[in-house]
Amino acid sequence: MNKIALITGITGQDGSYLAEFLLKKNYKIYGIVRRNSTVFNYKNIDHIKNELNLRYGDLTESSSLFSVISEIINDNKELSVFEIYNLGAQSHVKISFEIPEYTTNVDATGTLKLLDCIKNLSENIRNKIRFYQASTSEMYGAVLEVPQKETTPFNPQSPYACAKVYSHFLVKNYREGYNLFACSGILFNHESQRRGDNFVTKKVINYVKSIKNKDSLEIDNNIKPLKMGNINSKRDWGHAKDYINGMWLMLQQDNPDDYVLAMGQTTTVRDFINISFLKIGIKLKWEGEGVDEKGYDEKTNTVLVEINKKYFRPCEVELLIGDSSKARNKLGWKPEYDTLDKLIDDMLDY
Ligand code: F7E
Repeated sequence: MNKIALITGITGQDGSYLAEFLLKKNYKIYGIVRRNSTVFNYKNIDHIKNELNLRYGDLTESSSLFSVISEIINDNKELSVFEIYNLGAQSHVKISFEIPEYTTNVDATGTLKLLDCIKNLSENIRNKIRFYQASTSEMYGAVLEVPQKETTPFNPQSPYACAKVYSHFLVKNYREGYNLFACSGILFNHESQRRGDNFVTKKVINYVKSIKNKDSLEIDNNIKPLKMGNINSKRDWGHAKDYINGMWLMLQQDNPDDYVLAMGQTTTVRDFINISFLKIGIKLKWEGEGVDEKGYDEKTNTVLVEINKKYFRPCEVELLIGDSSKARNKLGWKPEYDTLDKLIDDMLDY
């Protein structure tokens, strides 16, 4: 069996774990990478780079998508399975308020370009393609139901989420209109050591690791507090590795469908911070309100966390908690990192 996978966003957290996962299953893997003027952003895939077929391309450029897909079809005449995972995105919610047009070009129109390219292939090839779209819990936004499941209406609160809602419905539209095998995975927040440094979990973990090695906070005057935004929002956090398995399972079914992947537990950002500090023996006490609130090391009274409104968003998603019963029952999906504690331990790299 000649199994091929194409991954957009292969250098990111999810793309790199997915590539590792599919290599173990003997897929031949192609990945689309964007050119960067200063660095090769291949940190996450450095260890497997030689086993991958990387091609320059961009979700904003139809011709590059068409040329990679054509090359794959021409060079793999015997292909029996061709899975396309659309994981590429401008994925930072706060930044999407600053670059909304670019976010839309990548996260919404980019999906259209990819789907349309598939739609225009010969029927024989098209029937071998299975398409995965990275949908997101951000689409639920100001939630209209608790917990959120596949049938919960969307109420997006950012340019990022609006673009993802567009892509989500487009996948459904192409599935129904053109009979494509196309699925959307509505993934709740998923984290790991490979998470980008400006997402909340990684930002907290990086800080905690940086002070872990200090002998005494009392005598160190150089400690700069961690600056945070809204610490009262709640998220349903899981481990990225578990979510990769779920994506793949969606494409192995007899029929295409959409599935929620979530842990079903929600935690405030504040508690994520509290737990992470406790892991290195620091108990925080919180004093003050709003932007004046501070987190102190209970023992030494050192200020370790401050609020900075620079990290607030024009609209916030206050509460996310997912119901993934459909994925658990139909796909047999079962996360291995089944508690927040295990996720934090892994991110701290113990
Ligand atoms: O924020 C609050 C922030 O940026 C989580 C993306 O992968 O998951 C991610 O989106 C919460 C928000 O993730 C800071 O306001 C407080 O309420 O880690 P985040 P996100 O916005 O939930 C979904 C599923 C995706 O699809 C997205 O692509 O934490 N928060 N203080 C902060 N957030 C950040 N980044 N930095 C702070 O200082």
